[in-house]
Amino acid sequence: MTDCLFCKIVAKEIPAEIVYENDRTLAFRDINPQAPTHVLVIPKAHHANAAALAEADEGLADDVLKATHAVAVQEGVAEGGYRVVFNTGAGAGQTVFHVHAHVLGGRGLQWPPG
Ligand code: DGP
Repeated sequence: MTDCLFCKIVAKEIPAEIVYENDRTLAFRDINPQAPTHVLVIPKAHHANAAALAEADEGLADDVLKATHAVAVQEGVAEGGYRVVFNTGAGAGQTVFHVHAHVLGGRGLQWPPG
């Protein structure tokens, strides 16, 4: 999608600190980190949100989930505990409408998140 910020990061038209990439997913550091580890994991294909991802081609949601795990291991937060968040829809705080999983870790995380 031409006007999508994260599609432009996939196309390497906009710089990002990429920490993980495979043929179907990309992970890069959030520009406004909320924890010592704050990485966004996206499918390279454009889908607006987690609901659309759930209905996407077979296995893509699984690929994104597996990539969150790979990032957590790579970032060294898998054992201490980490959080995976999909803000889905503007009412839930989604601001970029290319589905992304926030991977947060490296500090104690409270619940409920607010
Ligand atoms: P959300 O509110 O769930 O849609 O999260 C969008 C996240 O995207 C937010 O935490 C900040 C991040 N973000 C926005 N613009 C950029 C950008 O240009 N580069 C990077 N790396 N992250 C961005």
